[in-house]
Amino acid sequence: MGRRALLGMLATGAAGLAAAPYLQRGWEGFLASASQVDATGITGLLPNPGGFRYYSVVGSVPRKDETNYTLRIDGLVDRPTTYSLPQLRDLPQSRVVHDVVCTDGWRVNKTPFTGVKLADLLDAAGVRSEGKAVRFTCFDGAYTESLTLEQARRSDVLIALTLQDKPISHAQGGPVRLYVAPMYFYKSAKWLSGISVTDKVVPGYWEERGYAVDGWLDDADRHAA
Ligand SMILES: Nc1nc2c(c(=O)[nH]1)N[C@H]1C(S)=C(S)[C@@H](COP(=O)(O)O)O[C@H]1N2
Ligand SMILES: [Mo]
Repeated sequence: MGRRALLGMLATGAAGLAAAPYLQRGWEGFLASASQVDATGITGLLPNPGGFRYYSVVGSVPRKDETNYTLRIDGLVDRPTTYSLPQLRDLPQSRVVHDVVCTDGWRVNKTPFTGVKLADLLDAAGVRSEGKAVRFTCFDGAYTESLTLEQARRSDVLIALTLQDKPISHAQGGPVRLYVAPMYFYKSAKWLSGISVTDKVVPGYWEERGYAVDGWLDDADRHAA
């Protein structure tokens, strides 16, 4: 069964369940309850006020903040490094404004993200000559993503700390998510915890299930940035 069909099927069941908790506890509270009844973890059922839909491939995700969040960069690098959230905030920040587009047919136009350029973290770690690609892992324990090294070095690829100029919420993958502006939003791994330089592209979670490894948006400038 395709993901879209599954979403349609789940929508009927979960919508009724969800109305009361949504009102009582707000969007994130609703999401927490929805993700418990939806064992598949595909909870992108209702648009929230910002136009985004919630996605997770697991039922519950631990919360991380400045006290316990870490981002590890390792693999084919000279200087494996672990960053805390305050350390990431202290690095030079970039702002990228682009349309967010999900393959399921929703979009949020002109969305600002800020964060550290992935290129800066790769340079700091010192990519070895055998390094050709980057693999991303998440503290949800399940989702993965990948980019070629060339894609990863684009200036519109961020280790994002803010979305719409506010700290990224837990529901949207905070405190730190990947943002790959020129590609479909499935490339933008939420709850990012690991960046590993590899010698070839390792297909990510959805890519093992049929999505394109190169997730370029139709209007993407594949050469610039
Ligand atoms: N860890 C993780 N990252 C993820 C996903 C996911 O299920 N888990 N879904 C992807 C997909 S398909 C989309 S469209 C966006 C959704 O982000 P949002 O929940 O902030 O709208 O996250 C992407 N990153
Ligand atoms: Mo998506």
